[in-house]
Order: sequence, then C-alpha cells, then structure tokens
Amino acid sequence: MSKKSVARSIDPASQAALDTAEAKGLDTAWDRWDRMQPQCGFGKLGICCRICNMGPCRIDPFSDEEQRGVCGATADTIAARNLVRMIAGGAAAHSDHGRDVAHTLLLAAEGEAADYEIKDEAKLNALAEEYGIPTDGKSKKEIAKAVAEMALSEFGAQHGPLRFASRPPEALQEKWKKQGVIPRGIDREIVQVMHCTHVGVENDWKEVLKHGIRACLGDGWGGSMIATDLSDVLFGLPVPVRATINLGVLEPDQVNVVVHGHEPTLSEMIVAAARDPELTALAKQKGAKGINLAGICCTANEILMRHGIPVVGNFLQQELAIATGAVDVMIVDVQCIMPALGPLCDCFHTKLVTTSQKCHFPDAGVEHIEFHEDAALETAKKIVRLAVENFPNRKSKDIAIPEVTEGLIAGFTAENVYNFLGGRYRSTYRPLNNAIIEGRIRGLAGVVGCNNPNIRHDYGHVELTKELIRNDVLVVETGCSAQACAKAGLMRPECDVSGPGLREVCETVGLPPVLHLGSCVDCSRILMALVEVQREGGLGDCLSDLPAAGAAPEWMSEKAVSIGFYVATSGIFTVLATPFPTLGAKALSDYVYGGMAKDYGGYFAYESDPIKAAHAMIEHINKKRAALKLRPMLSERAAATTAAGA
Ligand code: SF4
Ligand code: MSK
Repeated sequence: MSKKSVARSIDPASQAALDTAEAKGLDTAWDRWDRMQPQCGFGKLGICCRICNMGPCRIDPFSDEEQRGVCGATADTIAARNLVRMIAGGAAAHSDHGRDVAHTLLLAAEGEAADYEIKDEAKLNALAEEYGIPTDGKSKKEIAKAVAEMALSEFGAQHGPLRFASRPPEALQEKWKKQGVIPRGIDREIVQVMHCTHVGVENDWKEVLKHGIRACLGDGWGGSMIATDLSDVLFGLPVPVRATINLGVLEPDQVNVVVHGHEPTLSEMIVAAARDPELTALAKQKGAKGINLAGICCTANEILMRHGIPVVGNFLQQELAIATGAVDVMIVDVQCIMPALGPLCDCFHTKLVTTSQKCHFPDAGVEHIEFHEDAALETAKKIVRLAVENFPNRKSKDIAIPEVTEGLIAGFTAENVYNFLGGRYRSTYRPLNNAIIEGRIRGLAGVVGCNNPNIRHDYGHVELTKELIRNDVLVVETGCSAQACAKAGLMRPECDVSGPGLREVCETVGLPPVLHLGSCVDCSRILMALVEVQREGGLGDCLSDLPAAGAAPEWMSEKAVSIGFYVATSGIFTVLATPFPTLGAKALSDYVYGGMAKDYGGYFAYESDPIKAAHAMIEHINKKRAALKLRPMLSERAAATTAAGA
C-alpha cells in the first residue's frame, strides 16, 4: 500500500482501493478534501451568517471589540442559529424516513402495498397498547392501520407532548419540562427552528438553542423512534445474525447489486428481487454464477440486521466500491449519497439508479427509476434485471476487488441485546445491571456516526472503541461506526481486546464486546436500551445517573448533530472528535461543552485523539459509578488484593 493511502485509512481494503483509484486517475473525497484546504475559518467557528440579504456577515473572532452582523446579531446568536439549522436538517432527514415507513405500514394495512406484510405482530400489539388503541376483536391489518395513522399524526401534531416522549424516566421528563423543550409535533418543531432563525425573530442564543433541542428530541424520541419501531413491525425484529463485511464481499463472478442509502422500504424489496429464481436464472444465462446483493452505509445495516446481507463498507467506501469496477448497479435512495457518484460511475460500466423523489443526479448516465410502494417488488425486480443485463458489460481490466473481508455478528436490539448478556434463559436486564454493579462491566458506551476525511478513515471509531472495551466498557454502535468496528474484527465473539470483566461476561454468553444495533435512525434503540437499564433498577433515577457515555468520533452529517443533541439532552455525556461549528461563540460554546449539564444532565466534549476521548468517557463513567456508590471494578479489587499480599 502507498504511504498516502495508509495515511488516509486504517482499513487495508480501503487502502488497496485508494491505490487503485489513484492508479486509475480517479478523484475521491480524500482528494477533494485536500484541495479544499485551508477550509474557511469563519465557517468552522460558526460565525458567518448568510441568513438574510444584508449579509453575508462575518464576525472577527480576534477583534477586541464586540462585533455584530448588520442586523445586530452577536456571534452567539449567529452560531446558535447555524447550529440549530443543522439540527433541523438532521431531524428532518431522520423524521422523513420515519414518516415514509409509517406511510408504508398504512398502505400495507389498507391493501395498497401488497408486497409488504406485517412481520412482527407482537411489536405491533405492544405499540397499539402504548398508543391506547383497542385491539380486541380487531384484525392485524386493522390494528396496523390504526397504529400507522397514530404514528403519522405525530408528525403534524400541533400540541404535545409526543407520545414516545413519555418513554424516558420521569426525572428526565421533568428536566425537559423545566426547560420547556418537550417536543410537540415532529414537523412543527423543525418548522419552528426555521422560523425562529429567520432574521430578527429569536435573538437570544440560549432560546435559539432550545428550539433546536425541541427539534432534536422530536427526532430521537419521535421520528427516528417511529422509523425503528415501525420498521421492526413491517420487516421483523432483528435477531443476532452472522455476516461478512468489507469490499471483498463483492464477487468477481457474480452480478453485484449494491444498495446504498437508508430506507428499508426499498432495500427489503431489493433483497426479495435479488433472490428471484427467474432473475437468478437470467444471471446464469449472462455468464454470472448468481446475484450477489450487498449494502453500503445505513441501508446496508438495515438488511444486515434482518437478513445477514453482506456489507461492502461505510460512508467513505461508496466511491471505493465503484472503483473496484465490479459493481453492476448501485441503487440509491436518500441520505449520504455523494454527488460524486454520478461522474465516477461514468468511468465504469456501473449503472447508478436513483429511486427517490427526493434524490436525483444531473449526470446523463444516471437512471431514475422511481420507487413507489404499490409496485415495490416489480420496481425492485426491474432494477435488479438492469444489473443482470449490465453484467456482460464489465471490463476485466477494470476489476480490482481487494480480497479483504471480516466476519461479524449483528442484529441486536433493545429488546434482545441484554437478554443475551444475561444468558439464554434470562429475559431481564438484571444480569447486565448486576454485572455493572458488581464491577465486571464498568459501564456502557454508544459509539455512533459517520466517516469524515478530516480524520483517518475508521481510526477514530476503532481506536476509541478498542480503548473502551479494554477498560471493560460494553459498547453499542450504529451506522458507519458499527461498520468500522466490524471491519476491525471487534464484532466477533472471539475478539480478545476486552478487559477481563467484560471478556468474562461476553465469553460466558458467546457475544462480542461491541454490539451492532443498526442504522443511524436506530440510535433510538440505544436510547431505549438505556431506558431499560435505568428501569431495571440500582443505577439511579435518570439516564444521566447511569455509568454511560456517548461518542461520535468521525461525525460529518447534520443527522449526527441532531443525534448528538438528543443524546446529550437525554442526559448522556458525549465526546466528539471535532467540535460543532460554534467555537467563535463563547457563551454558546461554554454552555454546549459544560453548562448544559446542569439543565439536562448531559453535555459535550471534543477531543481528536481517540484514546484521550475514550479516557474522557471512562472518567465520566467512573464518576457516575462513584456517585452511585458502586464497588470498584473487580479487576481493580483483585489487583489491590494482590498488591496487599505482596
Ligand atoms: Fe447579517 Fe443579520 Fe442578515 Fe445574518 S441575519 S446575514 S447577521 S444581517
Ligand atoms: S450513513 S449519517 S454517514 S452514520 Fe447513516 Fe453513515 Fe453518518 Fe450517513
């Protein structure tokens, strides 16, 4: 591997693909990132405003005098407005995904989407009960219709609170009430962010932030949670499943269909189409051994969790997958799909197919086959057929698939994850809580988020996670973070990086120390797992009492900002590798990186060194253990006994 590719990624498959891309003269996100340097300092500090046409206004962070925009906005107001608009963007993306799943459930219940069925009746009934929907004497479809309508009503509700906002402990709900941030309608909160950040509306930065907090809570405890719960109803609750990950899952002698994006309503149908006997026979006629379906980014996580479909890679590997020359069709829906894919696919035989009314490319070679629920399987088959027919167009000189794969176990949920940790015959969180209380497991960490060329690919996720498990912290992950750690072998039960207490617990039940909980909307599974741990008892009254912390080591998207804020305002200390763009605004930054703890229990820190970031989390977990008066860790007690005896 070249020094350049080794500096760009820790993943050997990506290093090889980067070298191939360079040899072929292809441009990647890393090249474009290099050419963007130096990036705009005002933008990084959050103190550039172009909200109205009196601007753009820039605040000089080195000025001795207080500077204001033309309208009089301070640096804090400007940065807060920019920040909450990022939250609104992220909350909108997640929530629109949730709305689409709810809409599909409604169509399925009404018989308008015949290709979908309701796979988890138990979860459907539990949701109906939570929503107060009577189920006696009603058919599955009638209950599903009522649940879908109730979920859809949460988006446009004018009055609150959101129903799932009553899921967390009362102590947390009280904090939200005191701050006035209990979310009402999901859409309403997003619209309110856009309104209050219009020129001359909300001029107090702290109030601006509260509008953003209401919107992110509407995402985490609303849109995202609806997306997760209703996906489970429609497509089935995941169960632990073995699978394979990395660029080497692409097959040289099969039709490679790669699905990229987020929404399982599409990817589930592609799974069915790729298994269609007629299409498989056609693939053989065309000279292929079969059809190989694989995924990128979060839609990969959706079909990995429920079907064990192999994963090509995470966000920064989307271009590298095309650069292998072996992808016959890449199907995309929404979110995290680089505009660069259009021109890149022109360099290969690869066909890029867009499927969503919300995502198009200007490039002539990109085909738009719009996906609608009423003809879901038919459309999916049409796209897979396109891949099969494109297979003979592959050019052998273009093919360069790095022979690197790794095994993993995925498919954990709030409903199943800790049951396994307690052993196969225990169905409560008690064993997990006891392991924490007794000092075998130090605490819990959620590590989530994207890739970003501003940090060596996967390095942040993998090094931070290794340091956490070495220190007996059980880690749960979603999104591209989960994929990074899976590629590094941390999601195999044989993973031997863990500290002694965590290793003992994991070996006893045959689980990895890092658990894959799904896609980025499934951060809601992390929230619910924490709720269950708190509810089990012995670890405090509020989520902020738990020995738990969060991290987003390579974040880049607005969705990550929304996730970060709903996690922190739910009480969880969260470490970012790179800060939010607010550092030019002192009062706002002081609050985000410390002050908000007194209002919500959680707050943020930023640290680019993943080992130091892990230790900031461990220190926080240790403080929470001390506040709960938990015994020292078993390993520390054993070391102390040995030292005393010596
Ligand atoms: Fe400048 Fe105020 Fe307009 Fe922003 S809203 S561009 S700070 S005048
Ligand atoms: S795909 S939001 S890069 S996690 Fe969910 Fe990955 Fe981040 Fe997109």
